Amino acid sequence: MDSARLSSQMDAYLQWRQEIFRELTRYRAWLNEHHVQSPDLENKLQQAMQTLRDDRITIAFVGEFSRGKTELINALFFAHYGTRILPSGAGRTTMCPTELFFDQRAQDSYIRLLPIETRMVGSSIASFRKIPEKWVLVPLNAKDPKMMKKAFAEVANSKAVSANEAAAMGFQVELLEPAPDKPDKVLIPAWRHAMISFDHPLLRQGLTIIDTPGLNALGCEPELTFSLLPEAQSILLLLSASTGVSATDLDIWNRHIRDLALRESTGVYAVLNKIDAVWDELESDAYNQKALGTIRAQCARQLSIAPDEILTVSAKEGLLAQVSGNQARLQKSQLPALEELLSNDMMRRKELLIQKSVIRDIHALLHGSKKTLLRRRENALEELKVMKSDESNRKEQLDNR
Ligand SMILES: Nc1nc2c(ncn2[C@@H]2O[C@H](COP(=O)(O)OP(=O)(O)OP(=O)(O)O)[C@@H](O)[C@H]2O)c(=O)[nH]1
Ligand SMILES: [Mg+2]
Repeated sequence: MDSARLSSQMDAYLQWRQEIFRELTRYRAWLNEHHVQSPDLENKLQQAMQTLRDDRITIAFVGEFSRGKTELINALFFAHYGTRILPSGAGRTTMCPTELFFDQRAQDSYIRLLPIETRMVGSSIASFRKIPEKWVLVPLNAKDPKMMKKAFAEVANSKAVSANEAAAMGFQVELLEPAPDKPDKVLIPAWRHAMISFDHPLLRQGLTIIDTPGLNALGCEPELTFSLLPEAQSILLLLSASTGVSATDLDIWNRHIRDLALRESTGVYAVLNKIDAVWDELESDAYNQKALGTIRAQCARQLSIAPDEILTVSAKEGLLAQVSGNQARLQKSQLPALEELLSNDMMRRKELLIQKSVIRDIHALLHGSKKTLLRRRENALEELKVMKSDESNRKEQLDNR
């Protein structure tokens, strides 16, 4: 896999962030040395430093099922394992929102799974994050791709429950599949949320990847819509060149994504995947390009965006090309172009965000410190003037004696 570009961009960003952190530490020492520190100033400085320390880069993949979200994650980030590491297949595959990241405090890699029954309690995923015992722990060996694949398959598990139970957990029963061999039951995801921590260069640098299930997940888990997605720097809406924009694609776009695209800090990309489905080996490149252009223009019209705002890719070809080391096939998949655009834009937005949330505050603090120092200087000059005039008065008195 060649995510070297994203990696070096993230590296540059991390260094920039570390530099700001170092300068803040020096500023704090200077404030103490010159006795200009105040509880309010210290508080604000701590907040800024905490923001820098906790800062993560999040990229989320959303869209209807089988559009290739998980395949694209495999192609962009995990092709170096030489296999399809996250489960991706025909039909509904990813069953619950899945966060992939690197937990610095944990000694080993892990998968933590929140049972679907927790939906009955009515508490949010955020509140369950604080209760580790509610999560089922699956150990993960990041050095063994075969074991990793097996452990990840657990995330995609489903279970058979009665229609009433499914409804009580907030599922729209008419959208669920019947359980095989159990006609009175329906299949629901076994897990509500998955958190996966393992050592990977990009995850270690602070990247979080969010994979979402296509099956009406955005409606079912309000937290995804209101918290996880708005916090992401990049959101990729996956479409398929073989289906175009369907009614459900349009619904996801209009209800959950379009407003986020208006925010300066969030990059929203519509990605037309499966472009290999449009390639006709018996036709010329120009013919194939034209056919793809027509589909792209049609999708853009339906989403009310410009055609060049839709990125085109074949995640599957991109993954296979990297696993087999075929450069020509990789270029044809258009995966490298997507990666370049993503990494540039993601880092630019991230810097913008930090500038707004930290640098602006720091400017205000520095301005405050400068004013304090100027006031002190004025007072000192005033005192000096008084002392000088006292001295000349004393001299005059002495001379007059
Ligand atoms: N031909 C072709 N097939 C693809 C491409 N990308 C993904 N697929 C296939 O499409 C199917 C669905 O892919 P997934 O990655 O599981 O789709 P998903 O959007 O994650 O679906 P859910 O997890 O169910 O929401 C799999 O069989 C993939 O191999 C592509 O670029 N071209
Ligand atoms: Mg998936």
